[in-house]
Amino acid sequence: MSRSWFMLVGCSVFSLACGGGGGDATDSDGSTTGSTSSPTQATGMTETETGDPTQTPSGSESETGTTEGPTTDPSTTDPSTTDPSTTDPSTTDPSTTDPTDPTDPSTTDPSTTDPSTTDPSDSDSDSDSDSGTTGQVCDPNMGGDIDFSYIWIANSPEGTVSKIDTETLDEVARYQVRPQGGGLPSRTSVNLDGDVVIASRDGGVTKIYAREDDCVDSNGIPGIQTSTGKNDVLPWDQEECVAWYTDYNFLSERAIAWTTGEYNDVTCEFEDPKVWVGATNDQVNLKVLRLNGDTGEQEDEITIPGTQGFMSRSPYGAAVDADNDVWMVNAYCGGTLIEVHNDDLTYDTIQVPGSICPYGIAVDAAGYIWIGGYQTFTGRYDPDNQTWDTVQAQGLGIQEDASGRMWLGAYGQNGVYAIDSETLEVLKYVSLNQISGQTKGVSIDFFGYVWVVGDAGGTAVRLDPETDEVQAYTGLNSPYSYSDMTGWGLKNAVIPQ
Ligand SMILES: [Ca+2]
Repeated sequence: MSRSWFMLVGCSVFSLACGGGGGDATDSDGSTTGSTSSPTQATGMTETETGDPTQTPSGSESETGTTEGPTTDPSTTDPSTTDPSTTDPSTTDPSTTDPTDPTDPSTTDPSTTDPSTTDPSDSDSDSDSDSGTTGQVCDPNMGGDIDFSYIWIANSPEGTVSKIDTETLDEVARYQVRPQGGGLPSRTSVNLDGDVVIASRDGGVTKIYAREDDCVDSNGIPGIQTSTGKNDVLPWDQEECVAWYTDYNFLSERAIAWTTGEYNDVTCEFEDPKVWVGATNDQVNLKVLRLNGDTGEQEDEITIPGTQGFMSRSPYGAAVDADNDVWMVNAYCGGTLIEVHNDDLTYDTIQVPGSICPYGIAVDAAGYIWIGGYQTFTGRYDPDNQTWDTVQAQGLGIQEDASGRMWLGAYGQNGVYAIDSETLEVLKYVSLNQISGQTKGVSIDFFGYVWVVGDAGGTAVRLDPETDEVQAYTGLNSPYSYSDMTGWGLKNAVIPQ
């Protein structure tokens, strides 16, 4: 499909996106073109979070692990729940490494930097307003009008997050995420207004406004003072686009995901979005928190006692489904998938098959839960039938595009897989040699480009899913995000086309 189609998607859902956006999605500056190649390749890796690299190289793309469509699902395997060790028939599962493999939590380490600054720039239109024509029935696709497309990527050791314009590839702002600095920020989640929340692995949740119009003049200096780029990180007490910071001190705080909030039929907008957070302080109990998205105040907390694969960390990722229920997954082979219901805070725990070693998580437009698995297989869970399917592709961050392709950042390699989210066929593998470290985070932007973030160096790349053309932004500092970094994942799961 053509990019103009992507633009249409962007426009129909985020109506302002195409109106004034200027510039078309087609890239401008030349850059290297990634080539499609076989996934059977080296597995060198620098791994920080996953324990063990001893993985078997993944198979060739032809052999998709499994089969079948959405609901029925013969050839697959194991019943969701119990039994981790189910190997899944259709794919013999090589050596998954050991599920227990706690090594290394410590990703690099803190140290904040925080240059200082100057002031504003960046402006734009308004989130609210529009479409509230009286007495009219809301367009179900409305909600979350965005007139921009940003990707938010944490510079973990620096204690900052970068805001990159996905159309121009410019880093338009960089923010310190905790008042005390540091914190090892990692996962980011973006809501339907474009605002981001960041979880720091050492604790703390930070919300940053996407639009300068929302920022609050509060530092005593007239006008809005906010970062204007990577070399302009304002001191904590000067930056006015940080909406709120909620302090926590966790042993591990990783999973984070926005809900859409409730849809208001009168205003045709989503209101009162919440923030789900998964964390732990004792390596045994998982704390699931729910924060008010407007204020950062914690409104709910539940404790889920020791779940398999939990290790010393919190779940590695979170994503909401169409009911705004949150799904979190514990890393490592045979980990646990957890669903917490938005309406009553009850939860279910689901055993992940032993052949899947979970890392990233995403909910697709059909409601399936996808687990990026770092050992040979990636998994898809059907919540209705409680069944699993696997596909032979090992990876980390994962997200679906508007064409029903799951994009998976390859583990131990520099590349990305495209997988048909319905048939599970591996459609292609694109090498991304521009990335140092390994390809970790994957998010789709609102133009339909696939963004892939490495976990070392400073590079994020933007891939044209049709032509495989690649452009790189190289100004990051040890990026470490592999969640829904653009907000596309939330939109796709909750209000798919
Ligand atoms: Ca001010």
